[in-house]
Amino acid sequence: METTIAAIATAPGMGAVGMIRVSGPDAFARVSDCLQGGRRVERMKERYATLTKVVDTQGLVLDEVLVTCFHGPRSYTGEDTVEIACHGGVLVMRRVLERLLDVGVQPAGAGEFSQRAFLNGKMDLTQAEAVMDLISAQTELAMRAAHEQLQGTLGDASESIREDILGIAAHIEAYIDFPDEDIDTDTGAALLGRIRSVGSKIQKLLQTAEQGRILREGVRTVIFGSPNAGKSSLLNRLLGYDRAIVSDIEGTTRDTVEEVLNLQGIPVRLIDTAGMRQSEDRIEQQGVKRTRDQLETADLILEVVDGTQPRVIHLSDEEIGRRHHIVVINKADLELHADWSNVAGVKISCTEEVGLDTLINTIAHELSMGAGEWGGHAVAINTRHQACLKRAKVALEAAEFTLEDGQGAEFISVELREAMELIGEIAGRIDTEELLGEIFSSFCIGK
Ligand SMILES: Nc1nc2c(ncn2[C@@H]2O[C@H](COP(=O)(O)OP(=O)(O)OP(=O)(O)O)[C@@H](O)[C@H]2O)c(=O)[nH]1
Ligand SMILES: [Mg+2]
Repeated sequence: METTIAAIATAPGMGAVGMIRVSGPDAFARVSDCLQGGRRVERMKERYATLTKVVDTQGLVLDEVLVTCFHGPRSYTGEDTVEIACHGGVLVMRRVLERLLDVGVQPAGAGEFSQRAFLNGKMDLTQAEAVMDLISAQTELAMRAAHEQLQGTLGDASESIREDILGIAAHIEAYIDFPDEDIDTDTGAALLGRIRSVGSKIQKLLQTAEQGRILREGVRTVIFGSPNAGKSSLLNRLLGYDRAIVSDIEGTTRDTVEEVLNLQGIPVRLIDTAGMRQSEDRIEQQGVKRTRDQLETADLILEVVDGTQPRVIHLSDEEIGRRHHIVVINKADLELHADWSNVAGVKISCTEEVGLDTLINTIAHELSMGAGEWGGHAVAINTRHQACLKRAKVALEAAEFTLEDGQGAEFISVELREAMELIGEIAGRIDTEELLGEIFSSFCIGK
């Protein structure tokens, strides 16, 4: 028997209104217990806000509220649900919630409403995850991707892959019943083709992992270079206000300065750093060490150079590694040094505000998130989806190998079944409670 749960669903703090959500088999009865004059929620008009009062055990009014009831399964969780809109004071909300807990309602855990929605078949796991993505989205693009996922785009895509594999497995398993019959060459080739085409569908989804991570976490972008190159000037220009101190003294920036920027809808975490140079100053040395540390975890390095100066190489190809790297040739308002004539980079001037749009487009392009490049994608997977897909791909490749090797149908079938199970996990075809608990515990309370 499911319990009835309640939580404050609006953000903590003061507001004009705040909402308490109650869900479970006894939601109507328990809320009714707290209403003035014993008003019965189940008699209220469904999905209409009813003005009433929450009272304490003595009949004293705790708050005048609007109560809306949703009869299961036509509710977010699929259970009977009541939404109580209170005056949004911290104390008022807490008192109303405590009153509900006093009559036997349980406090909801993080993500418990969404978990129930999932368990009651109201949404698949990718949609439940999308709810959290939507809440935490910081840019339009992140919001759009979350919306797509909430519509079930990723769930549908993974289900279609699962069905493809099921089709292939069914075909192959037909041979298991006839052990004397081998898979003939033509059929084998056709099946191989089908397995490979599923593999490329998986690969396509996997390719959206980086975009997914960028949308959810932001791109860690380190502004790096020699002292006085104009790193802090660039940070300020990109942000549109004077965040960091700019001066013609080398070594102005000592500590790292971090700000979040919405760059064409892409969340970018911009990190301005201390200029790279040998210094006797202990504080500056610390700063340079921090710069190095930031580089380690960077997704994108904006290497700012003073275009009037000769080229100094701070970073080897190895140090850049798999990170995105853009050379930004600053001070293009002045005469540039000949060293830069053959270097691929974006020429800008922070003082004259030239070339910044080009730089922004270059960044978007580099991250494969330019309007034309990413706009068409409907999904951006998260790390959980990525892990399932990667493992499914390995299982599928094993099936491919086994088939090519001419081994028996039963071996191929085992591998295909495994791939199917892994793909199924994306939309939530899993029955381990532990795993579900882990996924939903990252949600916020009230969702
Ligand atoms: N002419 C010209 N000067 C610039 C430009 N951008 C920055 N400067 C100047 O270059 C000097 C250094 O700029 P900062 O932005 O402080 O340089 P930084 O790379 O952050 O330097 P550190 O923090 O010391 O590592 C300042 O005097 C700026 O006004 C530019 O595009 N053109
Ligand atoms: Mg600086």
